[in-house]
Amino acid sequence: MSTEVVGLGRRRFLNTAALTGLTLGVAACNDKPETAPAASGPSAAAPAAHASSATHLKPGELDTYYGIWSGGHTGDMRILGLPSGREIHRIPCFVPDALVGWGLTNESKAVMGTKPDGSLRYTVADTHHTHASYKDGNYDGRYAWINDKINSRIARVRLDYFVCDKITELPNVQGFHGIFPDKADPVDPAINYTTRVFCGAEFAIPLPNNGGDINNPEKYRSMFTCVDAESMEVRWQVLIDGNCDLTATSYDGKLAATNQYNIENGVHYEDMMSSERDACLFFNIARIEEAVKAGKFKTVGTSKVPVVDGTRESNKDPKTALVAYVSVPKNPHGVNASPDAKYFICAGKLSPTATVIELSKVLDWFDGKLPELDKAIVAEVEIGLGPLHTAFDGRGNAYTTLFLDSQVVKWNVDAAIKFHAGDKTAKYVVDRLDVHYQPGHINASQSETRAADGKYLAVGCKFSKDRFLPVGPLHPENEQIIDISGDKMVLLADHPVRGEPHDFIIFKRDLLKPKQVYDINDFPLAIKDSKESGVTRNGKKVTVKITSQAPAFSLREFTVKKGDEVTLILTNLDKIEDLTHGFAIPKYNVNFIVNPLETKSVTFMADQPGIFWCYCTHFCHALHLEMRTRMIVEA
Ligand code: K7E
Ligand code: CUA
Ligand code: CA
Repeated sequence: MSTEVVGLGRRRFLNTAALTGLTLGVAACNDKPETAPAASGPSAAAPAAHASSATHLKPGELDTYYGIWSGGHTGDMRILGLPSGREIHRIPCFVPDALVGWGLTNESKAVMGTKPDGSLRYTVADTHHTHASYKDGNYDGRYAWINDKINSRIARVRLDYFVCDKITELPNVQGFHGIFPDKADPVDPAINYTTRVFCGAEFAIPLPNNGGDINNPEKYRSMFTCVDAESMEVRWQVLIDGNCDLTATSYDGKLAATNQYNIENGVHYEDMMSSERDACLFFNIARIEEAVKAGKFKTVGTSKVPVVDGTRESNKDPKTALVAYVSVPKNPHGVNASPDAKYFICAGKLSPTATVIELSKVLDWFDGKLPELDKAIVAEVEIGLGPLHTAFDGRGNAYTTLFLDSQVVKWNVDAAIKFHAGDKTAKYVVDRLDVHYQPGHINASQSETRAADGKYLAVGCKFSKDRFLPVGPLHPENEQIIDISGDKMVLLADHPVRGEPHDFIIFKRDLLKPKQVYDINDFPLAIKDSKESGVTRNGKKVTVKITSQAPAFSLREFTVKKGDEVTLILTNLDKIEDLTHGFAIPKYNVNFIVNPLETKSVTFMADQPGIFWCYCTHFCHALHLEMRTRMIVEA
């Protein structure tokens, strides 16, 4: 093998020293790696003219790809255009949003979840992973899902209107992290589209988590959860030893996997790194669902969700096992499915390796045809320091982020398999490119589909250091765009982004058919005719119905009394694209927008007497500033 692997060999220190390595890597991330990677020279050269112009669209020119990004602790989903990298939209999901009134309107509160007093159950979130629904191995433009790690919630976004329509909180788990929709049904070939979403939980907890077993870490367990893609109800859970990290699904629907870095079941940080190998768990979906159907489950605490037993002890016999524990090097992170549907690739994180697992062999093990499960590992090769996530170009190459090396390594999967099988002349590392700095997630255009097209690669760099104008102590992150259409990777652009997005997907723009005007019939409270506007009273409960049509609201004024509980319903009767109105009430902490033919409502106590100019906050017309109505609250 080439010198770079020899170099890596010398730095094969990643056991207990790995922690120091991580810290050092971050603190001194302008340092070059000890051994200069062979291929980074040519790659780091100035981008080819044709390539660099790709990210600079002419005014009025549209992008060719959509990107769906997680927002991170902003709790929302970002929509980008690629290759420009322009952010077009943010879809609020888990956290209130002042522009649209998410978390303020009754409709959004119903999606987000409230306490008995009507206030929001949660106002913080930490989104990491976002993936979209599939059909025939490609995105079908129906839904995208995103996780909230803090409160273990999964949100669904409708990709016709780009709005969050459902949020489900997972029972019995903490630290819900990895998420992936299935791509087909494991049994019924006619169902070649997403019907389930799998969710991995990163933190093990005592079960039930109600104050018992706090000091019995050996009793702490994690679960792998299946959510129904349509109803968003939790279908089942699998109790496992250890924990879950990232999640992947096979193209035939038969297998889902999660990487596990805490095989040790440690509750203290150091304990989680004591074993040389951890695991990638493969879930046999058909068998799990048969077990649930046959009543072979229990429930935990107050949850009614069926929980099947996926622990090691109970899954030793391949013929009946629900879960297979394939061993992978120390503290793996990402697991990604190759677009040829053959392999899952686990990134080593604390090991400088990538592990290639052949799915047909895992299925052989479940069929009793592969005596030794770890024989499903067809390659385990060194690629660089701190491998986290892997993308694909559809031409047999994988691109893995190296957190510690601040690089992307392009490597050939078939060559890696040959090398692992003993052909030491097989050169699997194709190229290396420096990125800036400490990359986490990576994805290529169409990467996680059968239609991987190998055009663009985006990399989410966790540290931006010196790449942008300084703005005080908080640095943005750096999202870099790379051309991967040739042999060498070419860095095209840097984009700053507010912290911190993690995962994302990139796909051809014609896979989505967004609607830009709502159907008024989608809203039960819609006021279809401005003549229905007015105030109705039922004791202390008052309903105000109002419509908007540029440049006026249907009511010039309306009157309520101090102490009333007011529900204000607003329908935007403008039916042309891009004609959004806002509705703000001073001193009442109300502001939300209504898009064409959309209806929203807010409920508040009229506790301050006076007059309040409710005005349109969204520029809609030459008379936008005049667009208002007077709320009179009688003392
Ligand atoms: Cu690597 Cu939460 Cu996907 Cu971030 S995880 S990078
Ligand atoms: Cu309506 Cu501004
Ligand atoms: Ca471990």
